[in-house]
Amino acid sequence: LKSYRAWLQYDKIEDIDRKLYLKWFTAIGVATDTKITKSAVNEIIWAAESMLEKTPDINEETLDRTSIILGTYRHIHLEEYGLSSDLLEDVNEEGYVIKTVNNNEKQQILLIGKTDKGILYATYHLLRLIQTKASLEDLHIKDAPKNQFRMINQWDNIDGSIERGYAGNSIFYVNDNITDNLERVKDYARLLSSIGMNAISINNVNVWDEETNIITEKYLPKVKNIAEVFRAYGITIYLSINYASPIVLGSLETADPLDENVQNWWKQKVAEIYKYIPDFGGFVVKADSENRPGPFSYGRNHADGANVLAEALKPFNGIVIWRCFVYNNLQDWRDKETDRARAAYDHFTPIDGEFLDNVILQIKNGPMDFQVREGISPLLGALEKTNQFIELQVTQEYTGQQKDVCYLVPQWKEILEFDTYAKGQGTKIKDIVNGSVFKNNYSGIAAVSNIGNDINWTGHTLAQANLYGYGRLTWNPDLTTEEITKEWIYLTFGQNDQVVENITYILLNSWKTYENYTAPLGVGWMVNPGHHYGPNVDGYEYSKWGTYHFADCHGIGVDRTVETGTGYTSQYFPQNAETFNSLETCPDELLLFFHHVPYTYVLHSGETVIQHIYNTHFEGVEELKEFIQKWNDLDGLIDKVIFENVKERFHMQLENAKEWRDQINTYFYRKSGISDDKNRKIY
Ligand code: BDP
Repeated sequence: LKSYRAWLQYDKIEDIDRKLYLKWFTAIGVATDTKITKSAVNEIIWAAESMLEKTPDINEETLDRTSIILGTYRHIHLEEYGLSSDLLEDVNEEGYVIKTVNNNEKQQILLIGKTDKGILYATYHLLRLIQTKASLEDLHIKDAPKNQFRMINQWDNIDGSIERGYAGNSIFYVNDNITDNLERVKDYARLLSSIGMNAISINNVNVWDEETNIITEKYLPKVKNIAEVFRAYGITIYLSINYASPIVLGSLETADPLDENVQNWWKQKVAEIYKYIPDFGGFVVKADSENRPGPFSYGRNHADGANVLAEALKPFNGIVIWRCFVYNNLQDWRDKETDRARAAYDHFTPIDGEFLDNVILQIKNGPMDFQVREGISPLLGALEKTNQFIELQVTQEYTGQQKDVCYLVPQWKEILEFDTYAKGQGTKIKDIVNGSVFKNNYSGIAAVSNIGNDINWTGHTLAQANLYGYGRLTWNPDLTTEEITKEWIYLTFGQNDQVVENITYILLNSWKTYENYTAPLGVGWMVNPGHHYGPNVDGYEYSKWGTYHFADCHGIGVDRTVETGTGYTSQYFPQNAETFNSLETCPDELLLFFHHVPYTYVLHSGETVIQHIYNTHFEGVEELKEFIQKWNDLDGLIDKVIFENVKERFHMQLENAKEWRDQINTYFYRKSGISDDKNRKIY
């Protein structure tokens, strides 16, 4: 099925084009002999069979007949091809060169990796070029990932369910155990490595009862199998752990990180895991967060908490990925001073420098929780002496749950380009998370996956673009949204002009449209509690989770200013602090995230807040109707199954958007008593 193949379609190439590409696939020369290189060769074989109906011979490098040669720079005899031996000097361990050369009047394409991972990435790059119909006659490409860690987090549970999963059940767990069906896992590994991912955690960050056992002999033999599949694609495996494991699994009375028995217990546990998986990556930890145990129970801080694990992992080169999603989820809504947005910064900046050097702090992009729009986390940039990842959410928990189309690459791009001013002007998030600003040992990007066992992986087929875009952007944050989008469309749907134009239009506008019909001006939430789909303006307003909008008959918004509010704005570096703190300079789209204003407050756009709410909510639904029209125009031009899948989702999205529009507009009309100046129907 086309929808299953996602962006690895390898569609049949016809006519003249076929000739252009066929000549490269008579024989493949393989200079390096590793599992990862084998994966690369296999991928070429599949692709050649599928695109050209040709099975290339596989030979050693030197054969004259070969036209594609794969190997590391140590194995390929570069001089024989007129190339300098320091060709790969300036690329990192995962980098590569793709080069078309003339050898004894015969053309050849060299895929030269710095290591075998580079060979694999070069292979996917070459196949991408063919699928997008690029010429191979004169290639000279040098590329390497800009981020060291490019990670995906599965929030999958052993019972097969997926926390915040919107595409069926887990591909990793069936019948309350780790799956033996490694075919699908392998196809996932192919998808991930084709977009440059190199790390995966395979279980939910919320490690409850049964999940705690994942680091025991009950599951480790099967974790090992999964690790083997990923290893062949250059992807290292990680596990989420329960901080109370020493108590639950070890029958100790405490999980206090400073207790010697606890320290020893972790050391033994880690040694046991490495017996099964010698290149195990390490632990992902959600501690003292949303009712999960952690070091606070013992009066210890998070550095103590993480370091006990880091000590144990150190001898094996393992790392601890410690999440900063730490806040009080039992706060008193009547206390306007407690601001959830402040929490991560308040917890972690005082202990900057206390973490061992194999600990990485994983920081969500915003201080709240993956809203369609919120401020950028001020913790990103504030830690000078601690390794850090940014965490993004590919799964669309708050952005339509893969029923609604919401292409997030534009959002991530904005986040990565955000200037923190941490080291003066131009200290962008992308340069903090790639480790260059603070010269970190470890750095990178992690994100919550959006896949499940639905045949098309992501429920909504257009949501495949989010996973693709996440990978490409993480590989190289300097790629433009337009480049990534075009690439994905070409790979998934081909190059029919109308298809490209309409899908580009839908994707590039979808985030804005989703924002238009949901919670306004950065205030966030207003979703149904629990499952988080659909509108419920006051659903969380008087609850303990700390996610408020403070709407009354006079105005709306969260006052996070220094003078009259929670003081959150002061967590940013001065330039940003001033921009957000002042009503004059705060950008419209974040106004209600930072300020509480009357409904009649006039935005930079010239509209009042209330009129903006009405306008965007009416417009959001109209824009969606336009998407639907553009999609329907593609009937017959794209795969029928994909066409119907998206059509059906659009139907659900339209219902959802109307519900949002009507509830939001009605709510604010009743609260404010101010009517729409265009006299549209509000209930
Ligand atoms: C929130 C989700 C919750 C996760 C939590 C987390 O609603 O299911 O467990 O984040 O990141 O977005 O730990």
